[in-house]
Amino acid sequence: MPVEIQSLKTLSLQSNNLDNFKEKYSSAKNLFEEYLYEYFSKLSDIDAKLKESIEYSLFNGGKRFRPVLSILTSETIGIPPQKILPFAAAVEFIHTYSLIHDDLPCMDNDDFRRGKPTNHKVFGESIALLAGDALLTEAFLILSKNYSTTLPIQILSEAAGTRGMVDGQVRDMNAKSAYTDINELEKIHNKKTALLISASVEGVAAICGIPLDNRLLFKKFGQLLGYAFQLKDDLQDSKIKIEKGSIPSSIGIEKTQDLLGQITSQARQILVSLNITQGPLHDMLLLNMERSQ
Ligand code: GRG
Repeated sequence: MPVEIQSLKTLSLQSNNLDNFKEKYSSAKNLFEEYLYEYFSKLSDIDAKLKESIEYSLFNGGKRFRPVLSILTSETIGIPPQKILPFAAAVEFIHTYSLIHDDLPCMDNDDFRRGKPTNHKVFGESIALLAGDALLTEAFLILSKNYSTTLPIQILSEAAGTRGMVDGQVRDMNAKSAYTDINELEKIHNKKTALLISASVEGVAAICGIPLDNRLLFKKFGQLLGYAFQLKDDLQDSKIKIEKGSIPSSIGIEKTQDLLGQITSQARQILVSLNITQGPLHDMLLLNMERSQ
């Protein structure tokens, strides 16, 4: 039976359920926080300033969107979240490293993140750089220690490395100094943001032994959600200023809003094609549309 794409009107009617979902999000986040806290409490024999710098950025008020997404994916597939917590931690390590490095003077040179001074403002550039390096390396240590398959390593490396986030960052730097068309902007968003979000879903499917064809559908869902996440970020930012290199700067705010709706509908359709007709992954799409930060 052909799958009907749910209209945005219907989507917004479901927002009564959003409060329940926010509680679910919050308990998944707490589960992850506890795991991460315990992991770092066991980390000994490293320089105190390095540890402080890592913990400063890791426990600094992030939304934990990616690990929560991994936990909700495991729930959807039907495996206990404990099995995927090391993977979720690896994703958050990589996300945190990318934020520390992105803020450095040689990149965006930002003084504040999440309303607090950036890592290099507190600990100096060298320690901030090394804290990022340490987190990136720790991601692959935790994966190799916890999973017998190398698939999670492959999926995260592809998303974060040469073909993914690093290339996205370079393209984003180029976009700040030259005209960039909408196709290139989409590519930047995909590589810089969507691939890591997609890996948060695909990696869990791989750990759960989901066959390749369906695993690729989970990946596609994650990519669309990741793109929707970045579009929502751009729309939020555009309330203050339309940044060069953002989608609203290329197609305007109204068309960006339409695009967010279309991408969200496509993501829902992918879930339906996986026989997932309701539940937390649908709710994540809705939460993204409604979020204010
Ligand atoms: C340095 C290799 C390298 C890459 C940096 C992630 C990144 C690439 C740059 C950060 C700037 C940015 C706006 C990236 C897009 C991805 C994004 C929206 C990051 C913010 O993610 P949230 O909102 O952050 O999940 P929190 O603070 O909640 O953890």
